[in-house]
Amino acid sequence: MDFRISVLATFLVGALMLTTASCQETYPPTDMTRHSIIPRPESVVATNHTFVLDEGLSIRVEEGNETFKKEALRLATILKNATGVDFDVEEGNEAAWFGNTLLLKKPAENQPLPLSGYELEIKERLITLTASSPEGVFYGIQTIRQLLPAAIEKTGELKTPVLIPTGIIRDWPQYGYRGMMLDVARHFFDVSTVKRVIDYLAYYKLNTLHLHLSDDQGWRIEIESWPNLTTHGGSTAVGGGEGGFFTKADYREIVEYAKGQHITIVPEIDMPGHTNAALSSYPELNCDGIAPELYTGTRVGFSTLCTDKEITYQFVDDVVREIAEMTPGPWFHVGGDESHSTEQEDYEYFMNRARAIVKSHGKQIIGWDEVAHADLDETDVVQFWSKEENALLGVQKGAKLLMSPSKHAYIDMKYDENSRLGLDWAGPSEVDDAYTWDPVTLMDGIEKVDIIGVEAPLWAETIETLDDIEYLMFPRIAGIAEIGWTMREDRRWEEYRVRLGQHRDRMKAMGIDFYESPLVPWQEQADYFMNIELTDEGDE
Ligand code: TNX
Repeated sequence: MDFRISVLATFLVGALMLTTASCQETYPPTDMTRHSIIPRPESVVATNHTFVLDEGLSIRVEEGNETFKKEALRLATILKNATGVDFDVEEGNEAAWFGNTLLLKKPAENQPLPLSGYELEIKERLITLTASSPEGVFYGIQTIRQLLPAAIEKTGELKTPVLIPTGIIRDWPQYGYRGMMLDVARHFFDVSTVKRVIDYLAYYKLNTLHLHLSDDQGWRIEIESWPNLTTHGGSTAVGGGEGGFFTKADYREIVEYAKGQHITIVPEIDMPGHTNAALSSYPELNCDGIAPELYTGTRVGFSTLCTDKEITYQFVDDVVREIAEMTPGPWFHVGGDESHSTEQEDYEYFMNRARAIVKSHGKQIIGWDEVAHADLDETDVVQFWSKEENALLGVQKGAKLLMSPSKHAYIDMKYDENSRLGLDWAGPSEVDDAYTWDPVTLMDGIEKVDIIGVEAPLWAETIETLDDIEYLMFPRIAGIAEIGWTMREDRRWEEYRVRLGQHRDRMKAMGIDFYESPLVPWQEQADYFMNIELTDEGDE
């Protein structure tokens, strides 16, 4: 018999055939290389058969591996939400004798994988996800999500059985720091919005969220020893809105939630400039002892802490101590940008002291590229955004670079002149501008070893809601994620734009209000996922 039917029909036929293993052969071969995975994996080899995910699936974890079990339970929850089916998570290191199995395990000693890497081997009856660390397992699970139909992202909309293509994916990131910055100072975003952003980052295998917690327009994190910072300094926003701030409990909740998705929070207190909200809350931080009014405009460069008063360093010490205590990650971001009303000499003096304070609380500094003028060493990170000479100066001092070139990585820029949100001083920045660059070749004189990774800052002068965040973030953040994860040789815009077009229904299923760039061939899932042609292998 020679027949061709749609996969939809196969779902029905398949449901009848599921009871015996020999029937597996009648499932359609599917081509793993046709599935759009972002960021693009290190290698994908298709074996052109099908794994059937049905209610009999057993998820197995090697005995005693509690951290892997947590990841397995998370996968079971994702599947349960989408399908309504309770999948078993059990201990064991072999395939179940009946039904299909997804096995999570550590690599054999003679077949090591990079620490954050994973291998996903999908055979007809068995999926084996191998990783050395829980985050490796987590990344493998994100890839599984992208191999499933988009309905995996919607509650109760995925019908089993679901077909997954067979093959082998081996995958690991190029850079250890893959992040986004969210400015909660110009406009405030609450805990649930930040959690949603964390979910989005995790989906594209980003691992860092930098929170810009203070600026001229608002102070957004509770500091017990300086309470006016939030009661007064947090009370407004750009345009005169009501502002807001994170209590310590809120911040801890964010840190904890992020950790569950293998995301590190980097807190930033911008100093000595961008401090009007603090200066307005405490007159003693001003050189003239007079507190300025709160500020709700969008100018930069007019405020500075008084660098030759001792109270300033007491303030910095208290703030850093209270935030560092709640922050498990290694970094504390000291800002340091656009301090146009601080004398250069005072700036350097201040930064050297701020850096020592951060170190005394057990953290390493990251600073915007102007910070390169301070005394730095290999424990420090310079975040390149504007001046190449600053980045090179940092490297000369032994510091590492975090790459956020404003022309490419600033996702607060408009896409084109018609964009409903965004600034334009470094743009406009279309989806290809955000994708077609490389951290190493961006400027002469730096090498890959100088770079810890990439970050896309989302400044919030023009945005106020989760919808607004989504519009500027997507789809550019997916391209930034790929730059941080995928080898330069494997990144080509012409190929990427097609893969991105295939994520349309995934973003829609997640409820993301993304920008439908005319540069991307947006496809409905049916175009590429559901029209697999079937051949009956039995007749060959
Ligand atoms: C420059 S980038 C700033 C921010 C603004 C941003 C707007 C940087 C380190 N400083 O204060 O929000 O431009 O794009």
